[in-house]
Amino acid sequence: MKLIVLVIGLAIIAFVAWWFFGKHDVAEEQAKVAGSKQVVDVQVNGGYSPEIVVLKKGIPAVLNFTRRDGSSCLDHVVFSDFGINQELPQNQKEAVNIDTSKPGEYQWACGMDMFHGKLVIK
Ligand SMILES: [Cu+2]
Repeated sequence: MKLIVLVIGLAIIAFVAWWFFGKHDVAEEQAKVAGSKQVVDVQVNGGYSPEIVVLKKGIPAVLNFTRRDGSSCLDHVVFSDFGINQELPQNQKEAVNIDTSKPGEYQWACGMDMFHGKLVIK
C-alpha cells in the first residue's frame, strides 16, 4: 500500500516538473521588416499561431489576423494596452495596427479573455 502511494506521488512530482520545466512548444515569430513597416501573419484557429510575436521598437507594425475558427469565442481580438478591440471576420485577413513606440510585453486576448497571445516589443 505504501509503495503504491509512493509511486503515485513520484508520478505526480514528475508530471509537475515536466509541466513547469519541460519545453513546451510555444510558437514565437519575429516580425519581418518590409520597407518602413513590419508584418506578421497570425492564424486564429482554436488559439493563436504564433502565440508570441516579437516586434522591433519604433517600426510601425501590422498583425494580419486570419480567423479560421468558426466559434464566436475568437471573433474579436483585444489588445487592452493599446485600446484595440477589433472584429475578425471569418476567413479574411484582418489587419491590426500596433504602435511600437514603447518597448515591453503586452498580452492580447480573445473577446472573452480565454485565449491569449503575447506581443514583445524590443
Ligand atoms: Cu473567447
